[in-house]
Amino acid sequence: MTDSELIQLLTPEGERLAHPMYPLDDSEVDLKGLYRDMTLVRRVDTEAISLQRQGELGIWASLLGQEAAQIGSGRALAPADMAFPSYREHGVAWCRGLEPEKLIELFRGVSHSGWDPAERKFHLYTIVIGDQTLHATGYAMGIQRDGADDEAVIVYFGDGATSQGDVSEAFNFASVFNAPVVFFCQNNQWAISESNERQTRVPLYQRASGFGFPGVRVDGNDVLACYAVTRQALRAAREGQGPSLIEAFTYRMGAHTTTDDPTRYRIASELETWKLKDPIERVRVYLARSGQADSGFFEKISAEADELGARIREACRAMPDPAPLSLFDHVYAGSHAILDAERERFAAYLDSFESEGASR
Ligand SMILES: Cc1ncc(C[n+]2csc(CCOP(=O)(O)OP(=O)(O)O)c2C)c(N)n1
Ligand SMILES: [Mg+2]
Repeated sequence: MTDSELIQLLTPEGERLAHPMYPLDDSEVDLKGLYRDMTLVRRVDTEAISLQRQGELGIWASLLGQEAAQIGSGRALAPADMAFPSYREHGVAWCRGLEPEKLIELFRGVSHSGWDPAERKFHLYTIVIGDQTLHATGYAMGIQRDGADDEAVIVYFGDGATSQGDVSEAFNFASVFNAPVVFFCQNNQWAISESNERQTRVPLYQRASGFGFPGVRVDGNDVLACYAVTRQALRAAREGQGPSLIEAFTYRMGAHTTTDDPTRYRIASELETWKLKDPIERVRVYLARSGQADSGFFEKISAEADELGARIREACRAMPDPAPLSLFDHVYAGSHAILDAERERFAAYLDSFESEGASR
């Protein structure tokens, strides 16, 4: 990769750059707001990791290091656009106005994704790698057939997902039907313990040309570049120019999930290199140096983050456990013979504890 291939508007040192194809004036963007978003979602993330460590959550997929990719692209969405996440898009969820408590509910295992995707314009988390690219493409083709030219779709997936057939199928369908969908690949360089080299022989953004649509690589730790590039891609999709691929080049700073131990497969120096490219720190440096924010602003955001952390913790601990049998209520819309039999069996099992006061 040459530097000219990487779209960047804010360097790791906090230096502001211009890009001929992605003009973005500071007045067009609420940079203090982006700083606030990134700081708060990072706090949600660290709080959730602590909650998992204390046995309050079953698992958590950390977004650490990917805040700029998610907030930059998430804030580029227009209200009518539809987003399809994978499972670590907590920053995009934030931009869609989803309370972090909803994500906590899911990872605590007390709800089956407790939000309405249509209302939030944010689809359910998808664990099956790459599946959501097909859902998004189908949705985009639906928009197209409805004649809605003020809506676009964005779909998030990882570098590892590009090894799935579903993603290639989605690329091809989107291209052939000129579907209004932006493929947003957060290349965090790891698919659990498999490195990038095990996923691809070409830079991922170059895959797009083989399917017949444009692909770009953006500095995924640069919130301004992610914002500018995504805004333009969504606009092109709405205008009927079809799909595009954005490869946000970033790094998964934490473990794959709280059940993973990355020290078993990657070297510490790699992490140290990426720490210097932190997505939040460069915005802080630029805001302070350009006089757009003073220490009072940063202190206020920090205090707000503490309050949010406390709020989530309290909400998490207060979440009621669902009745065990309610699990069966959400599998099918109607009754189903096999499921009914399983329900009966489980009810009988629970009843065997009745003397000890177990609830159904
Ligand atoms: C179809 C499928 N195969 C395997 C898995 C197990 N799995 C969960 S996460 C993951 C790695 C995904 O890596 P990537 O797409 O880079 O996303 P990241 O976790 O880095 O955000 C795998 C293989 C799965 N969830 N679905
Ligand atoms: Mg990955």
